This record gives sequence, C-alpha cells and structure tokens, in this order.
Amino acid sequence: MFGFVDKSVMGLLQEARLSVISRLGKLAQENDICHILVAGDVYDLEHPSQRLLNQPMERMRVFDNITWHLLPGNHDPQRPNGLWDRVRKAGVPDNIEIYSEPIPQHVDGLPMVILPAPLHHKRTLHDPTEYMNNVDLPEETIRVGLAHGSIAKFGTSAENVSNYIDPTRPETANLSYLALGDWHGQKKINSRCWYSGTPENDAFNVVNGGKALIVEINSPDALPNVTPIDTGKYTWVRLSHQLKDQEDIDLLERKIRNQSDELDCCLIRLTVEGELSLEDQDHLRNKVVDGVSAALCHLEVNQENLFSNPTKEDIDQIDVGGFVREAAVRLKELADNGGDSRSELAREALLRLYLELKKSEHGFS
Ligand SMILES: [Mn+2]
Repeated sequence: MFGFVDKSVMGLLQEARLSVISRLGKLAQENDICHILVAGDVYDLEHPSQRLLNQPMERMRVFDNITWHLLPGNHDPQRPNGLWDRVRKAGVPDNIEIYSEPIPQHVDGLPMVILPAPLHHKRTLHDPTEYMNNVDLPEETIRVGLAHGSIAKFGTSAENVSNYIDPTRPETANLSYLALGDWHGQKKINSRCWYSGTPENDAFNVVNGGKALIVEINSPDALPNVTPIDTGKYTWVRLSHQLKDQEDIDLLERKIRNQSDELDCCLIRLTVEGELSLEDQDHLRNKVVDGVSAALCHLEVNQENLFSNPTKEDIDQIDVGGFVREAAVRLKELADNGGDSRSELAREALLRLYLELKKSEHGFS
C-alpha cells in the first residue's frame, strides 16, 4: 500500500487511516450517534501483525458509548483461523460487534435489526445479501442490511461477477436501508442504498472519498435521511497543466497553492505537457518541483509529455562557440527526434548541461 510515496509519507498516511477512526467516533458523539456501521475491509491485509490487528480495535474501544458494527469484507474475509479469529482471541472490546455469519442481530435498545452479509472468501459468486429476502421479523422492525461488494456487473456475465450485490435488495428484502462498502468513493445507489466511501482516502483515482454518512431512520417504511459528512484528513488531487512559458508555470504554482487551505495534507499527482525552454525548465524546477512541492504532503510530477525546446539564447548561454556548443546543438537535434529513449536522454543531458553552466555562473558547483 502507498508504494509510490517515501517512507515518512507512508507513515503519515497509515497513521491517518487509524486516526480517522477517532474522528468518526468524535463526530458520532457530537451528533448523538450511538452506532457506527463499518461495511467491510477494516483491514486491507489478510495476515497483519498482531499489533496492526489490535490498532483499530484500540481506537474504537475508547468510545465506550458507541457500538461499532464490523463486517468482514473481501480484503479481510471471515476464514477459519483467519484474522477475525485472531482478533477474537486477543479479546474484542465490549463496544464492538463482529458479524462473521449472516445472522440477523437485534440492536440493543432500538427497534432495529442488522442483517449482515459477511464475506467468507475474497470472491463470492453468490449474492451474499440474498438470504435477507427470507428473514422474517415483526413488521415494526427497522431492517438494516450491511454488505460488502459491487452492485455493478461491469458488462461481464453474471456468473463471473464476484461479490455482486443486487441493488434492488432494499425492496426485495424489505430493508429500510442497505449500507454498502467496497467502493472507495461515496455514492448514492438509491434512496435506501449508499456506499459510504472510505473515511480516509487512499488513492488518486477515488472520486468523493474521505467521507462517511449519517443515516437517520424514523420508521421501517419512511425514507431514511442520509447526510454525507467529511471525515478525511488528506486530499488527493490529480492535476494536468499545459506549459509553454514562465507565466504558465507561475499560474500552475498558484493553482497548486489554491488546492487546499492545508497544503501539508494535500497529495498531488501532476501531469505537465508542452514545450519549455531550458531557462523555463529551470523555473519549473524552482517554482514547482522543488518549490511548492515543499508545502505539500506529496507531489508527483509526470513530465513524460513535457519537451525541451531550447531557444537560441539557451544554447548561446551554454557556449557561444567551441565543442561544448557543438555538443549542445547535437543534443538538441537528438532531442527533437522525439519518441525514443535516446531523445529522452538527450533532453535530460541538454538540460543538465544548461543547469551546470548556470551554477558555475553563480560561482558554485
Ligand atoms: Mn473491498
């Protein structure tokens, strides 16, 4: 996980995924909420160390007026002698319920039953919520389904879809609400069925992550009131920007600074495209790559489609005559050929030559 960042950033992101548990607990307290449903994938590894296993449990334990309802998902399925058995062995805090079997459970003090659909395998080929259709309960009971999987079949034949959940389950099983997990972005499927999204985002391609839902159900038939809330600490942003001169670079710097009030909690994956002179590439480095990046948690810059376009002045600055200039001109020719690894190398060499010269101009090397 988080293989693209350095170790210190990885530590921050891992800590964020734990501390969001405490933030969820506090938000629940502030809103007089006593039950938090976690729709699967509490863990993203099937064989975590015992300490990693205990960490989320300890974060939840301290909120003793809140019951946390946990469901095994596809990353942490219920297996014989698997991680949930290890959690149980270590001792589950009184305020945590783990639903390892599809057995409906009354919620203490409420006219509500949770119908869990735990996963026992990474891939389940039957709809784990199907049993809910056949659960008989008194009419006045609020039935809430808790499941992990995908409501989309992505064009494949139904037999091959794993962890498929029928989005009409609230109707067929008479559920007041079906809480879904697996998709990292928050998404409303229908008025009785939502993906809450992950409370702390963990990838650039997630739309609408770092969120939770407050769900208020007043009676079995009434439509639930569903309110999205922000819970994530880190903002993950993908940006692309066209560059041709210093003005564009300055604009890009401002654009990055405007991404968030808390730039230190911002991760940006930036793609730059266009053509820059050597002098302007130096400006890009100063303003963005080594500049505003220092304000961010993480900046990744993809320059694959950013090309060197050395001006005559750039080349003249390298050397007005002699063999260094000849080398520069030759490198420019190679760079202009474009496409292959040699031209890539030539562009880098040309830029290096230019930067070395600028350094020596300033009396240091
Ligand atoms: Mn999942």
